[in-house]
Amino acid sequence: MLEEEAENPLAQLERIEALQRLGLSYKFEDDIKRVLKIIDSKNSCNDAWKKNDDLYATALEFKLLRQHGYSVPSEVFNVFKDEEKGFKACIREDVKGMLSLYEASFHLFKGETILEEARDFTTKHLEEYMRRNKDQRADYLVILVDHALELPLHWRMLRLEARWFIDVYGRNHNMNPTVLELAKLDFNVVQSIYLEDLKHASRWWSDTRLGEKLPFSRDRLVETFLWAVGVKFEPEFGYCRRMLTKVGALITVIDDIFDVYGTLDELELFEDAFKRWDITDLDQLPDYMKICVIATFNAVNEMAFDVLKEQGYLIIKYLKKMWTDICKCYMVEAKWYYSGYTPTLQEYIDNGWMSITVPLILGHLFFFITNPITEEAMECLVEYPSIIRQSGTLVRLVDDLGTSSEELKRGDNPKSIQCYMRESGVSEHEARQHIKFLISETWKKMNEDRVAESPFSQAFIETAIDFVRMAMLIYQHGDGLGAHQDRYTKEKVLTLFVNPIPLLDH
Ligand code: 0FV
Ligand code: MN
Ligand code: MN
Ligand code: MN
Ligand code: MN
Repeated sequence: MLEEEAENPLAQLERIEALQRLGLSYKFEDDIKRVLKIIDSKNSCNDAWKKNDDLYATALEFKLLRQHGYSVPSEVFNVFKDEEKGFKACIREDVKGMLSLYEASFHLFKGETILEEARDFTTKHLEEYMRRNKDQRADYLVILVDHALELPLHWRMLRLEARWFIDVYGRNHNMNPTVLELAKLDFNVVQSIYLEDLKHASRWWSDTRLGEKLPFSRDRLVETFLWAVGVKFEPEFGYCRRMLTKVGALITVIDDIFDVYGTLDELELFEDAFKRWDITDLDQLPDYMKICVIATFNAVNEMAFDVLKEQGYLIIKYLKKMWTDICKCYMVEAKWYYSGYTPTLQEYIDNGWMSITVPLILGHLFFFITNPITEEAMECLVEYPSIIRQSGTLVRLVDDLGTSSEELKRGDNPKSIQCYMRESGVSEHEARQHIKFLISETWKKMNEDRVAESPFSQAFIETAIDFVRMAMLIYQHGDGLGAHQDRYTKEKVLTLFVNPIPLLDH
């Protein structure tokens, strides 16, 4: 179909958009890449081809190109503005165009004020449109606008979006029934693969007996697996999801030891055990730490052994460095807590982008999805390049918005909100607004890192972004990964792993 539509670039773009939203684009990656490459090269050599006056098409193309790593200039939107007065009033009538511009605007880089204006302008007028159409809940465009205003597509977890869109796509009068049927079938097939992964990870988890031996800690294996699916959803990456679930479950326990349970003296020993990575020298640790440390060494050493077998690289020193680095940051926070110290917001973030586990988890993930591994990429990885830092900063800030109230009650170090309140004497509400502002600023940097030169594959870079999307989802209604089971998270688990899509309508 993409080939047949070669004469009609807009139809191609719409086809790609639909495939992406339905969760099918991973099957057609090469075709999609080829089409976008042609569209991008036509852009740079043939101005006349541009459909300057069509807001919908311009914004859709802009969004898809940025999504796929092209740094298209935001000046393509200049024609929709009057010199002084901002976006042209007539655009308000073009709801489809405004929606497309709204979604595109979230792909902005730092300093692209036109896209900031676009986001504010479209948000305002789309909200107005929703007020006028609040009784039209069955209308395709109304449904899309409502969903977009809740959270832009760029910030959404792909798999859950696919499940949602499969139900909505049928209302589009342009819809293709064959594509829709493929999407439903594929969703169910992929779901059954997730269940196999989950079975494997669950069995490992109960074998470790960590849930039972460390009852003070979170026992959230399924939620951790949900996270792993959010970061790497394609069916063929089962090994990656299983290993990420292990790393996630272990670091959740370790985080609780540092934050909630361990005394400062114990924590010093604990940190030291990771620094030494020596299984023969753990006698001085309390029993609950012994079992946790050995479970971690076993799991991580085994992952390293798999990479050695597959690719011939000895990566244990890199993995050990990442575990040592995060323990060091956990220790900094524990010391802040025990000394009653509140750091400045900057001081807090300089430590917090690492203590949120993103660098550790992405650091492992890199080895599961990269083949061949290069020395250059490995060296760069363990120095934590910008894309990893931005991802960590975002997940940290989003996590703090969702978890800090509870954390403070149970006794934890001050989080970003409290640091900022202390530093600038503002209210909690104002501090939260400030953190939200920092989140949108950090997104801009990540958008730029996404298209910058790097030794990493596009697939790896996407996982850094998907991590943030996952955090936004988990913490949308408070702590979705807390000590108590969260009902929103449970709903997502049922949707993605348990309930298949019914295939017979009649
Ligand atoms: C956050 O918990 C959290 F979910 C952690 C540490 C585990 C990460 C796991 C996965 C990515 C599955 P919490 O809010 O206690 O973290 P902080 O850093 O605030 O103590
Ligand atoms: Mn914690
Ligand atoms: Mn912590
Ligand atoms: Mn803490
Ligand atoms: Mn937290």
